[in-house]
Amino acid sequence: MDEPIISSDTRRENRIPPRQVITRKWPVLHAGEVPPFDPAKWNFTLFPIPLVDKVKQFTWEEFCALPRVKVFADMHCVTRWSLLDNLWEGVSTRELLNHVTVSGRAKFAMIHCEYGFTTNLPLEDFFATDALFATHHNGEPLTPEHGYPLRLVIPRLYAWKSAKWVRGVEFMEEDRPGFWESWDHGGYHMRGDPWVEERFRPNNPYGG
Ligand SMILES: Nc1nc2c(c(=O)[nH]1)N[C@H]1C(S)=C(S)[C@@H](COP(=O)(O)O)O[C@H]1N2
Ligand SMILES: [Mo]
Repeated sequence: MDEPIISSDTRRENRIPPRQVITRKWPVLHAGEVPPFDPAKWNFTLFPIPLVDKVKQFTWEEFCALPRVKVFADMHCVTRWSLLDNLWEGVSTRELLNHVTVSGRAKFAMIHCEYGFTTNLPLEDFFATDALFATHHNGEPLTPEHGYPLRLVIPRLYAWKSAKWVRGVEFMEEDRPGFWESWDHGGYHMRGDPWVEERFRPNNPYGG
């Protein structure tokens, strides 16, 4: 494997986004239960825009055979903790482009996870050079509570976009809210750039 990809945020003079606090221990944060993993039943599905492109599905074995990358990056949770100096290993989101044709009409991605968790983000952020589907963190396989067997990592957005237990990606022409982005679960931001504190969607009816 080549040298790690360095997330550009780790090269900033000030690596801590506004109103974040450094944590040394890695917190565990998610809604609901930690799902079980059965490699014989697991699959990973790409849903391009309906009726335009073809659906593509990977088994666990097929996904594990994809070329791998390492990414050095920081992690910022909207609840204000930041965990610096993470070395992630897995499959670059860009690798998917070698397996599916994503229509130019696609502008957003919806990430689909176990138990129906979803999160949405712009396609440029999804295909950022430092974005990956991670299986390992600091040289160790992910633990179940941190997303084993597979999690998305989008280092330059708040960490709720870094979906754990990921099972598929839907490519969309129009944006729509995922789990935390919906008004029912807090109305978190559709993009979530920590440097400009995109914590909540504008006009949050709960006053966020
Ligand atoms: N499937 C799933 N992934 C999720 C979440 C969740 O609720 N469900 N929470 C997100 C949030 S809010 C954060 S801060 C990170 C935390 O990752 P960690 O538990 O590995 O620190 O996971 C994200 N991924
Ligand atoms: Mo979070």
